[in-house]
This record gives sequence, structure tokens and C-alpha cells, in this order.
Amino acid sequence: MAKKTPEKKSIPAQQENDKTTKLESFVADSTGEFLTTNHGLRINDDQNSLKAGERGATLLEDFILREKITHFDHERIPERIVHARGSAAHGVFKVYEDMSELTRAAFLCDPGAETPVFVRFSTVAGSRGSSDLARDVRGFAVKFYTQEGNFDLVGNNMPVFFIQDAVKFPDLVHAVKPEPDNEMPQAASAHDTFWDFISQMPESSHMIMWAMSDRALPRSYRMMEGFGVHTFRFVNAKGVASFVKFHWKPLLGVHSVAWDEAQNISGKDPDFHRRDLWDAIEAGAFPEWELGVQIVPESDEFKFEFDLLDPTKLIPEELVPVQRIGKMILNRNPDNFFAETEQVAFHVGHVVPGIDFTNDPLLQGRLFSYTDTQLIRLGGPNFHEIPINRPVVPVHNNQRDGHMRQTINRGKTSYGPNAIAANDPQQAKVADGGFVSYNERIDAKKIRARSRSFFDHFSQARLFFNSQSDPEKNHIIDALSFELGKVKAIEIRERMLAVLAQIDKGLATEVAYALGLHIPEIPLAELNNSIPADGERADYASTNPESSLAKSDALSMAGTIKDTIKTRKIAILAADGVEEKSLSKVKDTLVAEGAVVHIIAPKLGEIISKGDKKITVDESFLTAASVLYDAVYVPGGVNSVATLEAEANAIHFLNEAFKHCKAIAADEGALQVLESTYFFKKLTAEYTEETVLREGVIVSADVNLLTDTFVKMIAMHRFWERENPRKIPA
Ligand code: HDE
Repeated sequence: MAKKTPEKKSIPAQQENDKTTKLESFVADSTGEFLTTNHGLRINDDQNSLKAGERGATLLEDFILREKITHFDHERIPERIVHARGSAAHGVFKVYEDMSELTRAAFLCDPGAETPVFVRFSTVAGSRGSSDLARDVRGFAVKFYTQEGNFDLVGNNMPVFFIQDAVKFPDLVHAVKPEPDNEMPQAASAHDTFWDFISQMPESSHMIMWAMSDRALPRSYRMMEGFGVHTFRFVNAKGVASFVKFHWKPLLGVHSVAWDEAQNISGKDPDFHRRDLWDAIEAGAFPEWELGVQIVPESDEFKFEFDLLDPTKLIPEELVPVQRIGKMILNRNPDNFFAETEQVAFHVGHVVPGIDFTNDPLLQGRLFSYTDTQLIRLGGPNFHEIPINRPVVPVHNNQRDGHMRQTINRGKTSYGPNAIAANDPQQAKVADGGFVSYNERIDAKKIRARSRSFFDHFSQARLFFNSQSDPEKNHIIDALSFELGKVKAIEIRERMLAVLAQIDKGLATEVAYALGLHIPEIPLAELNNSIPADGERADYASTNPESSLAKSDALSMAGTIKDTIKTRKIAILAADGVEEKSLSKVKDTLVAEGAVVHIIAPKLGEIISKGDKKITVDESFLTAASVLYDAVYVPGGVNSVATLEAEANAIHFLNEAFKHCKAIAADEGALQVLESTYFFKKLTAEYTEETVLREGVIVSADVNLLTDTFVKMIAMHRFWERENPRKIPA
């Protein structure tokens, strides 16, 4: 057998979106085509089954009917056990600068290369058909189709997790999912089993603060941060490693909705986030994130007051700044939800040379789970051959056969070493892009235990709470009062109050008040019930030190980007007789700034302006709701104003928009409409031009001033400060 010298294949730069090109060969477009069976036979009649006479029984012979119904009967696959409800999009990623000092990952070393990505956002607890606006963590999973194979960054929109060890994941998920006897509640953590588990698991405290914060109610997938959560490793070509935490920073800022709003959206449009992502991409307003990294040299592994391997801890950005190293743009919606969004299979173990793992015990467990789950969900070991999962580089190995195998492997050998095929496919040297695991030194005893460095369960929960603005703190208190208020067992509520008291006494006191309970005195050593059978409770007692950082601004959303109104949805309320100039000036300015404007009227069709112009109506008060918009404008016009003033839905729209802290603007000619609301009376006493930007409400006859101020107000997103002093019924 002739011995071949392996030819060195360099890693080509990725210049175009070759994933899209590769997917093309699998796309079926039926435009202008004949209907066929799955075997290509042209079908003459797809509307009538084959019968013994017009009024007779259907014949078993009808292979067309049989094929169609059989396929239909098998259309469903198991939904993901977690993250079942998701939405995805295609896009590209580009690194800003060569990162080769830190990592040999080729896609991070070539600023000229454009790497295709497929990103799936999801909620965690709900089923496939559940509402987008459930209070929940959001999945943020990115598949990079690099020239060295797929790299999956399977993260969440929160930087920490509930548990420190993967062995508890099934318990956590069983606790949060609907209760097993009655399958209630759907997509909600507000029930006994979840809080029963959490109240005995103090390590979840930090994540609970995130999950009860407004981060769990994103305004849009496009306005969420993403986090890799675990500490990973970057390894450079010399084999030198550093620790790395991954971040996604949205260029539209991080924004949320109010809890009352979220609950309403769930009824009015359960697809709110899915629609928002789809519509933005269809409109060419492509969502963008910068990829950030926090780098910690190996020598600094023990420099922090928390353990870098503990997934319930983050590295405060004040201690290690986030360097923005590249940008991701989502620019194409999937062609087919099932084929792409549903069948995409992420795996935290899909890495490329230059990216490696750490011993975070949660990460280690994930490395097993993701392939395992795809085997059942996608039906066998060949799920990597499904078009959306295929890498853009060729796959060559000695794995063979199995259900639904697509690849036709040539040749006699499916083993190695082999002499028959000169050892093809060959192992790749490091210089040829071969992956080698980081050479971490390990010297240990086998043991089921947790490191004491993981036992501080509260300091970062407290740091998170202390870093929030006052409205954000109030929302956390309200969220806990709501969730624990839905819990039936008093002892669970009480135990949870004892946990909260370890985080912050004031927080616990407020929640206790809402629940009509007292905070029980449970010693620290009694709080942790996750101890082994032979363990001593005292050995598993949490420690509760103070974080040396009093506050971390990056943890609050208050200081996020507030300089754009791009893609915000604005409602203009109008009726026949509207002042056309007042309507158009505001509409045109908002559209020019990138906002999406809808005209909402008592009925669909057209309205006729004061000067007899026809204006197309986008939504009626029946089809629209204030919770689907970010801000609202009321133009003048005597008849329009009189109609709106008498239209209960219009007044409710404004009251609700005010309740949810949104920007509201009105032409002075529309003052009467505002005067019919609850909130305006509360405002007018102290209403001056200076208070406008604090309250987020402007009424003016000067259309230029009005428009400029309205744009500024929409960019501010929400006026949370007015929420408590100006509580109104709506
Ligand atoms: Fe997952 N997770 N996970 N997870 N996860 C899944 O994989 C698992 C964890 C995350 O859009 C499953 O294909 C274990 C942390 C996302 O398709 C499953 C543990 C983080 C998605 C699984 C965790 C995540 C999943 C279910 C604890 C943030 C959706 C279906 C050790 C860093 C990906 C599937 C998509 C999905 C297991 C914890 C993120 C069962 C065992 C921490 C975004 O394999």
C-alpha cells in the first residue's frame, strides 16, 4: 500500500455566508411546481381519496392517502425538556482585531473573516406553545459555523445559574416545570414545587435575584444581554491559557417591560418576542450585539473572593472590564421553523481549537447532556447531518450507519488505523488545526464533594440587589411577593423569607409584609438542605461575607444605552377629523428616526382628516393594545378629539401606557383626551416644562418642540421613577 504524506490543509478564511449557500441545496421551493408524492410521482387528485364508488368505502390501495396521512401522523418530535419555546435567526459574526495573543481560534484571529451564525433565543420552563413573556430566564444560543468546525456558545441572558453542580439539574427542572399531578402552572415559577426546592438551595440566591428582576421580562430578544455563564478557557498557539467569560452586549441597550404589562402581552400576543425578532429582520432593522470577553490570566485564578469555577458567581465588570472583540448581526429569518429553529442542536461541547473548558461542575455535566438529549429528540446519532446542524467544513471520520444516515461514505475502511486506505481520514497535527485538550495538571482523589470556595451563597445576591435602581428594587420586591404569594404552603414562604433575610433584611421585610408573615429566625446552618446522607449539616453551612464591592453599575439596567428609538413601536390614536399636519409631522419624524408607527382608530380602513385627506388605519382599538407599543401620541382635530374622548378604549390605552411608564405626547388640541384620563389630573398640579422629561408626558402647541421632546422621551424607554408616586388604575 502506497504511504501518503498528509497534505497540510490550511484553514481558509470565511469570506461569505457559506452556511446560507450550503443550506440552499436543501431548500425546496414549490413555486410553479407540480404536486408529487414523496417519491416524485405527480399527483392528479389530492382532494379525493380513492373509493369503491362515489359513496363507497375508501380503498386500502390508496397509497397517496396513506402516504399523506402517515407522514402527518409522524410530524411531531419531542420538544426540548428545557428551552422548548424558541425563535431563531441567521446572521454573521466578525472579530474586530486579531485575538491570537489569547486564542488560536481562527475565527477570532482574522478580522477579515465573516463567520455565519445561527442564533436561537428561548424561554426555559414553558412548553413550545407557551407565551414569550413568562417571567423566566432566556436562552441565548449561538452556533458559529467556523472553518474549524462549529463552535456553540450556549448561553443565557443572565450571567449566573441556580445550581453549582449538574447533578441537581433534573431536580431543578422538575421543580420549576408544571407540577406532575395536574400539569399546572404552565411557564411559571410561581408555584410550590419551585420555591420548595429553591428555599432549600441557598446557592440559588444570586440567580433568584436575577430571575425576579426585570431581566426576566425582556422588551425584546434584541434588547437582551447574553452570557456564556461558565468560565471557559482561551488557549493560544503557544498553549498558554487564560480564563474567559463570554458576554453579548446588545447595541440597542438592555430593556424590559413591566410585570403587569408582561401578563397582558401574554394574552394579547403570546408571540410578542418571536414576532418582534421576525418583523425587525424583515424590515431590515438587523439586531446587533458585540461579543465581549473578560480575561483572567491563569496566574490570577485565586485572586478573587469567589471561585471562578462557581457558576453562581459573576466577575464584576468593575474588577475585570469587558473587552468588546467583535460584532454579530442577525440578518436573515429562517425559511422553515421546524427544519431550522426546531431541529438545530446546540452543544456546549462543540468547541474549536483555542477554546476549552474549565472544571466548573455545571459545565462538566452539560458536556454530557446535550448530545444525549439530541439522540432522543432528533431520533438517532445522525442529527449532525440535518442541514442546519452541518458544519460548513467537510466531516470525515469512521462513524457509520444509524437511523437516517445521509452521507454515502466511499471505500472499504471505516476504522483506523488502516493500511488499506493509507490511514485516511488522518489525524490532524496541531499545526494542521488538530484539537488538543488543554494540558491541565490534575492531581486529585475521587470524591463526591463541593469545594468550600463555593459556600458563599449570598454576597453576590446582595451585590446585585444593592446595584439596582430604586424602581428595579421595587420590581424585585413585587416579583417575590407575587411568586411567593402564589405558593400555598406557608412553611415554604417562611423558609424563603429566611433566605431573603440573608441577602438583605429590608428586602425580606418588604416581602414578609406583602405576605402577611414574619421572617423566621433560621440559622445559616439550617438553611442548606442539599447535604449528603452522611454529611454534617454544619459542614455545608453557607458562609455569608460581604462583597468588597458595594455596587456594580453594570448589573443595573438603569444606565443602559438610551440614545435611539430605532424599531420602537409607537401608537398614534386618531379618528375622523384628525389634524393631518400634526399627525404627519410626528409620524414622519419618528419613522425617519427608525421607529415603527401605527395609526390606531376606532375602526379599520381609513380615516378622513380635517382637510379631507384619507389616512390608512393600521389597527383598530379592538386589534391593538397599549402593551404592544412603547409610546403613544394623540394629534389634535376637534372631531377626532371628541371621538377619542368618548372612546373608552382610547382612554384605557392612555391610562395603561401611563401605568406602564411609557412616553405619552399630545398636541395641545388633544388636551381634552388627556384630561379624560386618570393620570393627567395627578400630573397637572406640578406640570411644567421642566417636569416633562421626568414624567414622560408632553402636551404642546409647538409641534417642533413636541416632536423633539417625544423622540428623547421614547429613547429613555420607560419612566420607572413615576411608577410608585403615580399609581393609577388601568
Ligand atoms: Fe442547558 N440544556 N443545561 N443550560 N441549555 C438544554 O439541550 C443542561 C444550562 C441552554 O436553543 C438541553 O438541546 C444541563 C446553563 C440553552 O436549542 C439539555 C444543565 C445554560 C439551551 C440541557 C444545563 C444553559 C439549553 C435541552 C446543567 C446557560 C437551549 C434541549 C448542568 C449557560 C438551546 C437541548 C437551544 C438546552 C441540559 C444548564 C443554556 C437537556 C444538564 C447553565 C440556551 O441538554
